[in-house]
Amino acid sequence: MNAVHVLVSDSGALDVDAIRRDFPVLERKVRGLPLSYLDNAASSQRPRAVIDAMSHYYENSHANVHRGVHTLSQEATDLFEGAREKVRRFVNARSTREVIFVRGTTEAINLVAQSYGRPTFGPGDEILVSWLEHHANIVPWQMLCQQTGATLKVAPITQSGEVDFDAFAALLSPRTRLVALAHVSNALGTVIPVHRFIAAARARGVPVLLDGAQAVPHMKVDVQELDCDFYAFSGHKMCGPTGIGVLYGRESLLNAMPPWQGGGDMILAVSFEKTVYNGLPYKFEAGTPDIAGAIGLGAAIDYLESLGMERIAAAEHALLVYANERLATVPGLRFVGTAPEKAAVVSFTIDKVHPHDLGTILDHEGVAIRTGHHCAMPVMEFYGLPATARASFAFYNTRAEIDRLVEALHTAREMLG
Ligand code: C6P
Repeated sequence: MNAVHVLVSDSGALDVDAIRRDFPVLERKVRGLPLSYLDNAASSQRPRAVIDAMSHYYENSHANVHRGVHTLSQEATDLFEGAREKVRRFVNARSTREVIFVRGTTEAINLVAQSYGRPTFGPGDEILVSWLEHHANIVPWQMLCQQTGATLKVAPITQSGEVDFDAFAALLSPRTRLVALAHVSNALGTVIPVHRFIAAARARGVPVLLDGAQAVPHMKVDVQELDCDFYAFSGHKMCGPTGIGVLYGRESLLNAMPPWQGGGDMILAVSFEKTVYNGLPYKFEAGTPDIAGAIGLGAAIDYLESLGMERIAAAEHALLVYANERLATVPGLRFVGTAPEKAAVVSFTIDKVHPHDLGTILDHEGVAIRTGHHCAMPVMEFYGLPATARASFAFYNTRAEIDRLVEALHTAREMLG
């Protein structure tokens, strides 16, 4: 049966009750209470369709890919390459040659740093990021700077948690070799109006990498329409498996880049005198890949597409609006990050209550949120905070779960405030 018919009601909205039944883990209890899983920015949960696709592969078709003429190897290869085509279609890349399977966003960005940046950047060259970035979009560039003598430039943010466009544009210089920006901030939820930033960079001939880890699960992403050069994302934040992610790269750039890891599958011929590298995308996929992970990611894409990214975005936005209203009733609660365009992420602090204590008390109430610096320590530094509490929603969350979060926060405040 087509999932669309089951999961979308007559009004065209998502049928959240039906959707929740697709996610086995949402039925479990934590400390004897129903689970309210509000930590989706860290990692989302998986629908049964993803779990089944991976089990089916292991039970029926597992073999290594691109290596055997036997039936199982061909089946595994077809499933693996079929998943690549699903990814291509999902982000509208021109060709599957532009879709490289990696372990996740972190590995994708490191690949670009080491394969695009390291061979060609030198002293005085500049990489421009923003103050909003996750560590995965900071540290690989710092390492590259140490290796090449290049300099990391950082565009400031405003109190509301938006990247200051004018300051960004002023930092674009004749020495800027790459712009690397989050599409959506994980710590604050800010949606960066990337079209404007990309246009400014491309007007100066500067390539742009987008860290799409928090964007791809929640909105329609079209890499051709964005006109970015690299786009990185992770399977586990979009209902897919851990250990698999994607680097989209513009083919002309990928073609010019050397491989970053050597080994099997990334070569056409090897002798001790000379090795000839394979073509795209295999040049960047040394060794046996995460075959089941790619198949699971393909199944996750099928699932998200059956719901519709526009419907997902609308449902999550409604949850965000509701959460903002309800959280505003908690005495002493301060929102951190108040940009007008936000994904369904709410970061906050509560007077006199440490976020870690909040996280622990909420867990006792069955409510899972993340507390800490969210791997974005510069953002915390900007606000002068050691940590925040962060609730992040997915399309399978409900208003009732937000009510439980708010009740648990009242309890925490009474206990600790
Ligand atoms: N953010 C969070 O709780 P990996 O770990 O490679 O799948 O993704 C890294 C990453 C990169 N960029 C952004 C914007 C991210 O949000 C993340 C992961 C998680 O916010 C875990 S730290």
